[in-house]
Amino acid sequence: MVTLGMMCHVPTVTTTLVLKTWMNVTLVLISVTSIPFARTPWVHTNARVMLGTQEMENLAMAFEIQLILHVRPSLLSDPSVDISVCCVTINKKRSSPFSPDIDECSTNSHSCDVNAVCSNTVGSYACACKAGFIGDGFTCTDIDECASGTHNCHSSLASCTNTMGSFSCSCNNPSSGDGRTCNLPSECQNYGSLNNADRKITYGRPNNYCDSGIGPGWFRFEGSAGTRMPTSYPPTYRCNTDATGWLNGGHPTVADGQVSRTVCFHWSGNCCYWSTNIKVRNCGSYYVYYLSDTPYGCYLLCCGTN
Ligand SMILES: [Ca+2]
Ligand SMILES: [Ca+2]
Repeated sequence: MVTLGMMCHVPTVTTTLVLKTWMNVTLVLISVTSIPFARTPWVHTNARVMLGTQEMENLAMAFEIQLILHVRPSLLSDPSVDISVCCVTINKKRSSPFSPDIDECSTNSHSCDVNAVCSNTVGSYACACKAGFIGDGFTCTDIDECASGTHNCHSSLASCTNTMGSFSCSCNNPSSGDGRTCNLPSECQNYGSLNNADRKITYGRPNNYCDSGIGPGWFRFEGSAGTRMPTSYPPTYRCNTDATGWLNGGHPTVADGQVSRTVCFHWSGNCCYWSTNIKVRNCGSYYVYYLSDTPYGCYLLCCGTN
């Protein structure tokens, strides 16, 4: 506790007092209120200090300022008489020195998390986790946007990767784009459908169909026809045709992109009696085939299987 003894004029109890401290800071006492003068010769009471400037507020944060007036009532009615005693009592609230607010943020004396934003306040500071983090500001943890589903990666064609404070999206092969927008290659989007049940290798040959004149164009095996071409030769007289077509060379991976392959047609003890060149693309969950006219009459057909 520090007590300043000083002289001052109090013409009336509501006058403005200017109290100078030893720190060269001016305290302006705007009003003095609630001074119940009693009949006793001396009255001492508290007065509330109203502070109007930021500096005053800073001081008020650091100290409780108490003004104690010792007044002889009989002298109050005579403005020509000095009030003899006037004391200011300052009670220290904090251990910090009598000074304006410390900016804990710029002086790096805060305890905010490294992933938080520090905001200076009068007498203290505040911490708030940065975007992408969650916590109370003193401890901030990364939000896993991928696991929580709060990412905006493409819903079916992209992969989400969590990062500290953020996440990234990348289009899955064979689609391309920025991860938010991904597009499949055109042949994976625009293709004809081969979906008849009699195209499957388990189907016999009640009729004699063929792929003569098919395409040229991209086709996908789906529905009752199966999901792909067989990669080993089927028996003849299947798929409702005579010479059964199968894919020689196997299916490509997604990374292989668009590849050239041969379709062989099984006939007369030769698994590749006729052949034709096609293109194949792995679209991720299905294949598409670029098919065109078969080589020999209407006896050849590309079969499907699962
Ligand atoms: Ca502060
Ligand atoms: Ca994250």
